[in-house]
Amino acid sequence: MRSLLLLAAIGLHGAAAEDGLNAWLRYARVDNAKHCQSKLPSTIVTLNATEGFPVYTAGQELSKGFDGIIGKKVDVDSIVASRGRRGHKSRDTTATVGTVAAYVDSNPGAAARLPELIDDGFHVSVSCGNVLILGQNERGALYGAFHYLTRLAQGDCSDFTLTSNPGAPIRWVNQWDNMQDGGTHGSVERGYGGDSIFFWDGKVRDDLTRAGQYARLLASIGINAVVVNNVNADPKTLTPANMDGLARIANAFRPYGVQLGVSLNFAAPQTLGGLSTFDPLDQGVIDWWQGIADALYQRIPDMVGYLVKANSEGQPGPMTYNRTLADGANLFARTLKPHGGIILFRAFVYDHRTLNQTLDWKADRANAAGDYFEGLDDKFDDNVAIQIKYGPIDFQVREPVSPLFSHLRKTASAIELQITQEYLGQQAHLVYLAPMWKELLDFDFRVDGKRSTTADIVGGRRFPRKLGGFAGVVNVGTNTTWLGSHLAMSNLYAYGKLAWDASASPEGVLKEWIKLTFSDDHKVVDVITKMSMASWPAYENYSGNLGIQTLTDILLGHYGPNPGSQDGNPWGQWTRADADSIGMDRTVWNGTGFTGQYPPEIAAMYERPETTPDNLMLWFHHVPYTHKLKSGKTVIQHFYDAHYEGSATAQTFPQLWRKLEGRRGIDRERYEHVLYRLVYQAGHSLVWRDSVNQFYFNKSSIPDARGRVGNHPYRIEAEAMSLEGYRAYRVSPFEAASGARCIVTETNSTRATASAVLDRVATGRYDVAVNYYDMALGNATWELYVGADRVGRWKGDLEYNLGRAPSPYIDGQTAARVTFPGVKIKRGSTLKIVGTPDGLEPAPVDYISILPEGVVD
Ligand code: GCW
Repeated sequence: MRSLLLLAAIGLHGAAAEDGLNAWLRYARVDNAKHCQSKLPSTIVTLNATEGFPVYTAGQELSKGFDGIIGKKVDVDSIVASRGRRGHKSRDTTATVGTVAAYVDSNPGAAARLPELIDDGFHVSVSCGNVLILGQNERGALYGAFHYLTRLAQGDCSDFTLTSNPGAPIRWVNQWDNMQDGGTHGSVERGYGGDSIFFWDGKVRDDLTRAGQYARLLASIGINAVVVNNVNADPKTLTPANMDGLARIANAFRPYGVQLGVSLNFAAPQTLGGLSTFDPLDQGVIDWWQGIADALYQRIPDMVGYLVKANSEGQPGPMTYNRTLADGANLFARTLKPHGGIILFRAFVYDHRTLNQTLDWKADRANAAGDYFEGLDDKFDDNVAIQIKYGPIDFQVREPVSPLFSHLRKTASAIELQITQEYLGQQAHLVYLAPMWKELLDFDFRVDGKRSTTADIVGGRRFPRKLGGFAGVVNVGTNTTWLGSHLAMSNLYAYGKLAWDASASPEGVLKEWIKLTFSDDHKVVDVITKMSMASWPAYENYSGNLGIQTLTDILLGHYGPNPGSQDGNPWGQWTRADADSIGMDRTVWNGTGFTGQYPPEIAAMYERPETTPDNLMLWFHHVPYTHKLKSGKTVIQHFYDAHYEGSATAQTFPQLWRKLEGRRGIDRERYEHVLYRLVYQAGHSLVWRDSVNQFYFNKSSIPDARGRVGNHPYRIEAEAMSLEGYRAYRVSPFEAASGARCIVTETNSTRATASAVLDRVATGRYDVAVNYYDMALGNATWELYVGADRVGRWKGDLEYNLGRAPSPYIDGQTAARVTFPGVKIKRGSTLKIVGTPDGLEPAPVDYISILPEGVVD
């Protein structure tokens, strides 16, 4: 009975509700399934398959995919290649899947006809119902199967032949998962999709179902390893019990050809091992680490290796003992060598304690990696790759590519990208990142005057090297959407696709993802493409433009606007904004000298404002607000305009999305989930716009040529209303509130009212927007009335619905907007907000906007 009711409910809504768990691997039935049925093979044959390994998995996926996508049940027959096929009638069509070696074993004559494959590469040929899927290794075979299924899932069942090799051998993801929840960073540092899927309460979880499901998603986009624990590593990860746990995670990954990697804490020999030192050259320390490597490989024979963050942000490292970073990296490399493992050693090395902005005009965090790695290029063992964040600072919305890529010629490197949107909206803002990554990967360093793109360097092509590639910080969590937002998953998909083939088009990859995740309904594809492609430029416009970085609160959650937090501290994300000028002078002639870290052609370009692209102007130069950009605008006017443009673009997202209601593949559950975030983003983009503009207006005293900044004719400031039980409150930073103040309830337990007579509003219909603050420490309730009519009621519950970092403050992080469209207002009626505080949330209100149709402010 219950299932009947459930079916009826699904029928009512058209598409079945989806929670996102299967992401782009839904295997949903395609429109032309009937037509495709005859094009599918009638048997699946796996060659030399062993349960728990990728070829076996490939067979299972094909069977499951055929059933789901096309509605055809096809069984898997596993055979040992050398014994040949058993009992198949000649008219049977077959999908054969296996490694090249297994195939050639049973078809010796085929060897000469097969294309050349490198590690993980695959070959697929589909012809008249016969399908041949070969991998250079087992993993490659699984990749081939996923490729074929992905085409079917987009409704393409035509014949094709494809040979595909990866552009780089290292295609890893990093998870910043903590063993223990709590502390400042919770279960997953900079994770916005719930708790760790691997660890809980200091141990590896008993139930690792999600780990297997994660590996399945990753394998389908060509990712071959996951470093499962935070780079700020807990030494206790290496207790025998936890190593047993890691082995269980590796077991969950193995069927998908995903290898496990571990982050290490450099001081573990001392803190966990009880030695008196962690000096990387001390024999006792070396032996201790060898013991660890042996113990791990005994449990996980196919472990991929290590990831190490050292001498950075308080983490221990070799420099503690005056040893070089190479001494540190090689220590691990040598213990891994006998087991075939590799180590990714991070270039994110800097001192966050002593950089001094006021005393030293030449101090610059951007210089750190180049400085620390200087002279080490030929010092690393051949199983070390240096993992370099794309920019010299820290995952900002716009940075030049780290010059370190061009310094390491003998040492392999990998580019570190961030799928989790730490500085880019924490999955509460739609920001499709592939266009940004593409620019970074296509950047040409002109090493020795020759074409030298980032992609060719990390792919080991520009300077021939056998290692190199990609590391993406993903930080999925237990939320069924993985990242906390359905739309954010396009970033994970695109990451895998670009790591495999850096020449892939961000828009092409996006469309593929949309078809797989939702449907190939043209409207669905068009709308999501339009929003996503506009999203990074929009976010850059309203968060931090001209290379000034994401002007977020760098001391707290890295989420909301707080331009003032960049300067005056040793973290080194400085803007050097004063009353007249702004930007970091990184020139050689007068600044920090950073431009000199680039090869000569690039150094010359960035050295002069005339040749520096506008979008990086303030990254490289300190200029007056009145400096004219190439666009013809002044810096300050560009700021104002960009913040208006960016937030205006964000206003279009919910409108666009609403057009998709009820379309094919847009089920109610995902429709609402996405809409909620886009509406929130539209509101929060205005918070960004006004905070940043107000901040620089205040600093520079230069008015907006278009008269918008500080001029809001439709707003009623809450502090100007008649207050009963509410009081005015000075917000810090001041720019996080319209008019620098908001209202809060006088006590934590009594209701309060703010009212105003609308005597200057003509009778008509208006969109009424309320800007309020939703803090993490309570669930206040607000009610909005016009006259006696209650227009709406809402709760301060964003912390349960958005995964963004929680904050207990009234600031740009917690500022939010709710809008009630088409409210009937009579001139002279009374507008009233009733706030009921809860916990430590005093029902704060910033302002109310009474907006004529088409106006947003
Ligand atoms: O961006 C910063 C983050 C830290 C992170 C660090 C790093 C894991 O704010 O949370 O620590 O970078 O990449 O090591």
